Amino acid sequence: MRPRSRSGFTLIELTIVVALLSVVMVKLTIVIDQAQRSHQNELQVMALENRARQVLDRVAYAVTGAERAGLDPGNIMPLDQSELAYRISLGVENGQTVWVREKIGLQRDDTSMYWVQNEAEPDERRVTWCNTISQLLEDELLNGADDNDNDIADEKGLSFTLKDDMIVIRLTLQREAEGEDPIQVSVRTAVTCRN
Ligand SMILES: [Ca+2]
Ligand SMILES: [Ca+2]
Repeated sequence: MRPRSRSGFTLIELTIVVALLSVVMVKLTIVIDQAQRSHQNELQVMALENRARQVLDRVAYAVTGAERAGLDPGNIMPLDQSELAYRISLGVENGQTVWVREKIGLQRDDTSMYWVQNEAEPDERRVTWCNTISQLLEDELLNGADDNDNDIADEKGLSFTLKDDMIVIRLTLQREAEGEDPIQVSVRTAVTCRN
């Protein structure tokens, strides 16, 4: 007796194939989703890095030309300062140096940076430069200790320190990401004061 020829799949085989395909599809979907999230995260980090660099350049440019003797506070080492007042010479008029006073610091919420010129005078100019400052500099915790090894404890997201005639500016920006840990980006530069 000849064995019966077999064509096509049995129901059980089809069920197994469909189940396997479903597993593959689910895993593929997870991989694609993770790749999209990773790409999105990289774009957000790049955008925040660009923003941080722009803000830092603006601060550094403003402070460039500040007179060492006109800094307030004049000695901010080893403690850091999230606010810096300085004066810049506009030139000489009638034998007298004409100064402009400026200040850069954090608002009370510690997340917004302001720049003010001639504060409390009729010609005062005040502008918010950034409103995504991190509450604390990257890798720093509010615990009275220096967690990020820069010799400053619990420094805020905007930090000025003075080293000889150099003003060191540190900045951490933070952006909340939905369903993810906040993204933080830190930048640092140093500007030489005028003597
Ligand atoms: Ca620190
Ligand atoms: Ca700390």
